[in-house]
Amino acid sequence: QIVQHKRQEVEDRKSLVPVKLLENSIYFPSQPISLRKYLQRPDLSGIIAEFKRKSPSMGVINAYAPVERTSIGYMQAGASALSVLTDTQFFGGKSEDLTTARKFNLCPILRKDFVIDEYQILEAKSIGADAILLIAAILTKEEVERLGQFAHSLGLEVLLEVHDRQELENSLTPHVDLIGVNNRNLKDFTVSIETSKELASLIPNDFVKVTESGLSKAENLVELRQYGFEGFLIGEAFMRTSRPEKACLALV
Ligand code: IGP
Repeated sequence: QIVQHKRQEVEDRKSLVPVKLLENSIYFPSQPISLRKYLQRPDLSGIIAEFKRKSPSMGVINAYAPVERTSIGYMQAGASALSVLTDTQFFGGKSEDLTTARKFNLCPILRKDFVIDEYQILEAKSIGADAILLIAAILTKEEVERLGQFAHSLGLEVLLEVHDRQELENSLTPHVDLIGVNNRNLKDFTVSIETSKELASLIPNDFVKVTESGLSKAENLVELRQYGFEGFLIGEAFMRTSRPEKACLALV
């Protein structure tokens, strides 16, 4: 349903905002900040702190947290990078949220959305993102390669999200920089960090390993680090509190 909606949305935006306009953005010539490198820095926590207002599985998570204070707070608390949901319909985000986070922070920023078209990658660059997410479950291997290559041509890094062994093996390509194992089952929304543990050894070493979803305790991070994970994508555990940045500080 999300992908179907996204296709229509992208077509509508293409006719509203021409590519030329995206390419005139002040962020277009800028040099992206490497998510890969930041996650590998031994002096940082590896946490990718997410700004997420609502989700299909949780409903409204936090309707009030402002992007400025939250994003600055996340970074001051010791996060390594930011993830900003830009999908409006299902996650309550918008492109401006990412641009706001960009204005106030010098760190890698991941555009979290359902990318199915090159246009969205140009958009990601034009709003100030450093990296994009590609979701194996909604793309063919050819699409992952094509979209990954296009992102690289703009200097953006690519985080490929997988849920199981088949998705992982089917979409390994050099046009991807980081592999994210999503602990959330997309069919029933249950979360289990066992998914990350099971897939860890199957991820070749040239990719930075990221574990996504359902992380809320310091023990989760300590344990998953032993499996080689260097990135920890965390949204809900922070956002469901009234001061997400303080919840982040407690986990660093
Ligand atoms: C964060 P959580 O359980 O900490 O809120 O999860 C992140 O992994 C999750 O928001 C996510 C996501 C996605 C959202 C992972 N992959 C793809 C939208 C689209």
